Amino acid sequence: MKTLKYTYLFVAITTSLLFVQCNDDDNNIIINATCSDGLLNGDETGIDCGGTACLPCGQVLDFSGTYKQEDQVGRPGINTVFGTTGFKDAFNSTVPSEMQAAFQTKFLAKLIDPTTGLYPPFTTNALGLTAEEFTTVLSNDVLWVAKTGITTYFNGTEIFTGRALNDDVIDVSLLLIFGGPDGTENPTLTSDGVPTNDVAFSTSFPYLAGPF
Ligand SMILES: [Ca+2]
Ligand SMILES: [Ca+2]
Repeated sequence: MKTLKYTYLFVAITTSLLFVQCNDDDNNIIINATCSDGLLNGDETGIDCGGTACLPCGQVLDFSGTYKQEDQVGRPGINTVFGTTGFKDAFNSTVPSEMQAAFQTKFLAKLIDPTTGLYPPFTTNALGLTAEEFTTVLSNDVLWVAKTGITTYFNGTEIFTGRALNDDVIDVSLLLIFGGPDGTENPTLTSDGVPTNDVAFSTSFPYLAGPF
């Protein structure tokens, strides 16, 4: 893996990716477009209810009360690796817009502290990111999604343009943490030894594959 390639990828990340945020979706749940068109269609048993696509007739979603965020995982493994001491619960319950301010310096300390930091010492990674830049990316624990092009966590060319079912996301994270400037350093630390699933995924929801 060449530094030049990752430098290009970093530029691509910073210039072309769109940051897709979830906001207030609870107020706009759509089970199916035909479930809110005011017509009795599909296999609805009442107007906009029943059948296989809509909520059962007579059932009303209850959005009263208070909801509390208890967990999140934008990028798998990040809260496990960086939030292990003292602030994991706080990390999981902080909304994305507040995460960088709250946790970037904590992540940085975890990454570079000479006594408690991750081994070996971090210089730059395969994306050309410094420790400060990398922990800024990681502390915003959301899954970036490119609205055009290939959806992948990393495919050798594109990176962080989404996540496909068979992406080895932990290995990507380990490579960026331990792989050094060209991704080839510390080869024993850049994989968890667990390959991607070798059983075909289902082509229909929930798209799961059997164990391998
Ligand atoms: Ca309808
Ligand atoms: Ca793996």
